[in-house]
Amino acid sequence: MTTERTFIMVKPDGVQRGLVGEIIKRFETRGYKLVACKMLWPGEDLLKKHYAELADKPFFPKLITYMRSGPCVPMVWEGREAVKMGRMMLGATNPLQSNPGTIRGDFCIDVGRNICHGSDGVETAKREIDLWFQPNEITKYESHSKDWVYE
Ligand code: DAT
Ligand code: MG
Repeated sequence: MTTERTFIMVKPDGVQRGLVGEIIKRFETRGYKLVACKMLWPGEDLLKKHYAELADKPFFPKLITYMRSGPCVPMVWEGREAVKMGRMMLGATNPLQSNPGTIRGDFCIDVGRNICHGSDGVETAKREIDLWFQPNEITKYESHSKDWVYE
């Protein structure tokens, strides 16, 4: 039971479809703490680094084109088991396999339009946070709800 940080990002389709607030709301109401958030239109270099481990996949060029198609909203969320719970809240990579109640299971259909990203492990989260944020963009503060969320 550790306090972790995870990297969650609303992808261009999530932004265009007006789902930024909905995605933020789910993490906020669950009890996670938002410590960094911005909007940016990512370039090819950043996206190729972000998805480096998928470079050999046949869908890689389409993935980069999709991710470059508009602004994204990268965020850092903090809290107990944030990485694992973030993945659970997002749902399966392919929305057709995402359970209803998850973000992907409630708001999308195609794997190539799956509206949000979430880190798949603690080390990945660290790498992704460093890639998308400068250290001074990550805030440190105590949530007033802390003792009402955690025992
Ligand atoms: P996740 O985003 O759940 O971590 P991933 O890291 O395996 O999944 O893949 C990154 C993104 O690439 C995923 O969100 C959508 C796309 N993708 C993955 N598998 C795909 C496939 N078989 N066909 C098309 N796009 C795919
Ligand atoms: Mg992934």
